[in-house]
Amino acid sequence: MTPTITAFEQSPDRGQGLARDMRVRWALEEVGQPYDVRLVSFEAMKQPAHLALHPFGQIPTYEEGDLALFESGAIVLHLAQQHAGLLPDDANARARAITWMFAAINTVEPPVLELVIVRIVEGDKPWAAERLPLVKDRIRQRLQQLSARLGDADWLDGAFSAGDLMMVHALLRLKPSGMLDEFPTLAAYVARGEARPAYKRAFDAQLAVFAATASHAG
Ligand code: GTB
Repeated sequence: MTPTITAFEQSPDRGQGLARDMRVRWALEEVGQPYDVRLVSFEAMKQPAHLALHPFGQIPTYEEGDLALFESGAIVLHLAQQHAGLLPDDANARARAITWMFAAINTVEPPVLELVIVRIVEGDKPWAAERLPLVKDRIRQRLQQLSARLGDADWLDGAFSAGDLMMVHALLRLKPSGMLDEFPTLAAYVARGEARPAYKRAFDAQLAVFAATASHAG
């Protein structure tokens, strides 16, 4: 059965692949699972039909037969458990890869999101300029730690896994800020992720959505 995911009808990132449907698309491409996409507007996301799928009125969601999921991490984990290619067979290595998934969304991504909040959501507040360096310092601390752990390895724990997929995507949000370039090890790690054919296919698919809506708008 072909699963259906949801994505922004008009992504605010203008096709940069930063919205969280990108992780799900990437995972689907890595495991070779074809999928359909239902595009939703911001308005439709808050309507009962979508809220029944996603209690917080967001994207992405995932539907496959009787199963409906939300939360990009849970969806990627489901895919990684259902298909070969994103989690090692060895039980301990598998548990460690899942640990990296949690580290990505629970430890690395939160300070990264703070940067978006202080710049965009709180940008007009009188204290925003004072808060910005504090937020950047917290990000640098995490990047320093992550960079130290990665060392000169290609991936976080052996072969590429769902942990790397989630981590690379969480880090990608930092690219426009230039902060990633302060940590060449991590910049190269992210570039390795972006160079994966599955990443490219997923990126092109979400970019095509933006290009189609942009041409309609024009
Ligand atoms: N924890 C959830 C998950 O991992 O699935 C978070 C889902 C989430 O934040 N979804 C966002 C959403 O639906 C889209 S990805 N927002 C609409 C709303 O809350 O009303 C977040 C996002 C938005 C915009 C950009 N961007 O423009 O760069 C990047 C990421």
